Amino acid sequence: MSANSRAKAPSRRQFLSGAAAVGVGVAAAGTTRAADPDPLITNVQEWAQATGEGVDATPYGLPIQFEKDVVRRNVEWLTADTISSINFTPIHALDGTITPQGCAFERHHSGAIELSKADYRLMINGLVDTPLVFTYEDLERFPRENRVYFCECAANTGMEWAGAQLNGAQFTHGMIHNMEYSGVPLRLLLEEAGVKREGRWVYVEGADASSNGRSIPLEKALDDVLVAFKANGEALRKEHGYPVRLVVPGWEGNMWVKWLRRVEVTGMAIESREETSKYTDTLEDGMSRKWTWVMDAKSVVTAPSPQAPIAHGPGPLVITGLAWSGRGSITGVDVSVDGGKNWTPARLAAPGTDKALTRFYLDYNWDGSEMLLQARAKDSTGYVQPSKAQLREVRGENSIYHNNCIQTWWIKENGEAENVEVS
Ligand SMILES: Nc1nc2c(c(=O)[nH]1)N[C@H]1C(S)=C(S)[C@@H](COP(=O)(O)O)O[C@H]1N2
Ligand SMILES: [Mo]
Repeated sequence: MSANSRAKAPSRRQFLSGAAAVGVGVAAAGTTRAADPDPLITNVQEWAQATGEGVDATPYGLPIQFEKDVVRRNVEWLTADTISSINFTPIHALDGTITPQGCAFERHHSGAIELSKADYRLMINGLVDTPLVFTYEDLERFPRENRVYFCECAANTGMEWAGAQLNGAQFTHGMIHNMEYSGVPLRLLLEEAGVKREGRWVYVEGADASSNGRSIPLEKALDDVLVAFKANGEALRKEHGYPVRLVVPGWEGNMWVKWLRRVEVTGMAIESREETSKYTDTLEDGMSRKWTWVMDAKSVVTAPSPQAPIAHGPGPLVITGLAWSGRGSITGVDVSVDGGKNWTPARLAAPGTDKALTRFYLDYNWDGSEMLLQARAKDSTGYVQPSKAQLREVRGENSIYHNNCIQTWWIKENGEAENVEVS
């Protein structure tokens, strides 16, 4: 299929005849000039001949039927069972930076539980002056903050270590979401309990069967960690930890404990399953990297990409994607169309903010030829996202977690795209 035949046939014909009829030059490609009567404009349409749905039809709205493909998906061979599994955000089909909760990736170790506000309790114990238990209503009486942060599973892009595997940005990079959280700084709750001088860590766990316990250094717990109950303005969805989850900005998703039930102040790390045998990276020599909490700077082109092929011919093409860093804010993103030989600075839709997704655009004049499309993120610490070869040199190929290398999409002349690796 040629790139041209993908364009909407009638409008293209109208464009050509229209230009000839009025004897003007060719309008900017990517623009449709209709000269023949266009029935979509000249006829009274079906949807204007009757009334639409009333306001009582949809007490809580879902996306219109035409957007039914914009959904979470999983990868069959990664999904032994759906209880202890993952699905992916359709990042190839979204724009802006905020992820709607309804299609934000989920990761459960023992399924999503239903816990009501009335049954909710949060305990703070261990090395504190006064062990405390908070109800949901108690939490609502503490001063609140609103902050936008990304949450990325440490395993995001993990299947790509050994070679290009999954064909789509949703599958290679979709274990990420970015929401505006409303919640109480954990610091305020710890201050209420009074941390003893020997306190060095907190051990946080959830109310689900897996409990997903993790140790967090006290310094981080007192810094920007939130005990959150709203996301994007509304209550957390069940699958994201209703009624209360921990938000651990910039740090791996596994530490963002859902259905948060207990915070224990300890003198040492607990060394739980989730921080020893899992969420650790085994290097080439068999040694493991310990305490790899922070998610390094990373980016991906979301369109064009395998699930979002180019649907038009040569001319203006919007290349877009997402960039983020767990160490600070994104200061720039470069885009390459030749597999990393040459780089062009992309336009940031808005200045990067701390530990949140940043949208970038490159307004490109595509000549219709193949591209090896890449993006490369830079963050406020001066760090530059590495190539796959650079990352492998340091980390080998045994890792599952923390793969933040540059991604390549091979864009073909017909506009289709494929996940490939360039050396
Ligand atoms: N209680 C509890 N918290 C949990 C998990 C879990 O299984 N149980 N999964 C963790 C993992 S591995 C990730 S990546 C994030 C995913 O958050 P999400 O489901 O909101 O996307 O939650 C973390 N918090
Ligand atoms: Mo995760």
